[in-house]
Amino acid sequence: MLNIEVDLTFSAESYFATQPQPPSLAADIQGVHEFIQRQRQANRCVVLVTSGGTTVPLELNVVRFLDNFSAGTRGATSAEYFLKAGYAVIFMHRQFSLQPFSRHYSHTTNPFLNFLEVDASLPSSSTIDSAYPYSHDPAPTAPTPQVTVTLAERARLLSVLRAYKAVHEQETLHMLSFVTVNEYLWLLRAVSREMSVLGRKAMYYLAAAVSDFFLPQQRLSEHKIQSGKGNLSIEMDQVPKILKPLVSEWNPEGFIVSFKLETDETLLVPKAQQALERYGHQVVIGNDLHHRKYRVVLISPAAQEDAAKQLNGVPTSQPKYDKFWIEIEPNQPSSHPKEIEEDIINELIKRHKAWIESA
Ligand code: 9Z3
Repeated sequence: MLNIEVDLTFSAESYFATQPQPPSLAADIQGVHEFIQRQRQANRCVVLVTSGGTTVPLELNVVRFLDNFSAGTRGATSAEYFLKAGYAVIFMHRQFSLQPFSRHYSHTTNPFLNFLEVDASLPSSSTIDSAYPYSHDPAPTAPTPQVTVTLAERARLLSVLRAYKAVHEQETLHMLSFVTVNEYLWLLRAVSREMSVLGRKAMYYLAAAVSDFFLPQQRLSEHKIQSGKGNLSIEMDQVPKILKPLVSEWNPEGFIVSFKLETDETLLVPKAQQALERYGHQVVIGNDLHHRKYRVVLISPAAQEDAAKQLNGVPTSQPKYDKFWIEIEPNQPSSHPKEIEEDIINELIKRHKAWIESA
């Protein structure tokens, strides 16, 4: 009897050979290319921050798709701290997810209209009046009410605004967006190839929540899947393990930080170690869904002397991997909350610097 085993796992190579390239890829990458050239001239480190969830369409004319919970908080917050530390940031995010700076005034958690008030005591400014689309009043003769920021919010808004304007002036932030996991994979490959010219000055901070499964284009139904035929069963393929070619081919010199998300906290460390062992990159950040804003663990290869001892067969009690927990107090004051990303980024930048110096 002939027994044939079919491996349903896509390698990265077979994935890109069979799945369609997004139409906007070439234009997107031209923008990335120019951005990287400018940052090289300015001698800056560049970090690629990926952020937000990826969708998996179930139809070619998409009505339904699989998605995940990520709002992009980790990515958007981290990007701000990288910028503050002088890094140039390529912010590759899920369309409409949180973005650096504007995240402080997200329409769901902190609508900016709540911080505006009408102040009738100030003299009018024609720009604001004429820009107001709902005004049918004739040109005012008496002082017209003006829009101001509430006193309580002014200091915070000013600091966000200053940081935002400075980044615009220095042109250190480049935005790219994706929706589907396919767009994410194509962009990641193309951006990291562009970034390889930066050598060790390139950092990757892969915080996007990437689907593990997808439906190949060849198996997608063209039109909306019809109901009325009972249950719906869909068999999905595994998304290729993209860290493998990123580490070994696309940018072997880059400093690569990936994230591992679990809901069972006891799996965090072993799964993060497994990822590091498998791909051989620099850091895996383990976070569990419910505590991710207050506690993370950085797993990295053990210090070189311990690794060398192990390689030479010298018995050592040292573990193969270093564990570094970062924790903050869960109940932060709402007026000036401490963000765990500040400590994560400080630690990573220290390590990235050492990585560059050890070249
Ligand atoms: C993360 O673990 C991110 O920290 C979060 C951030 C998605 C939890 P939010 O957007 O959440 O702030 O709400 N990203 C997970 C990245 C990922 O998908 N990792 C894969 C995995 O866990 C391996 S590369 O298997």
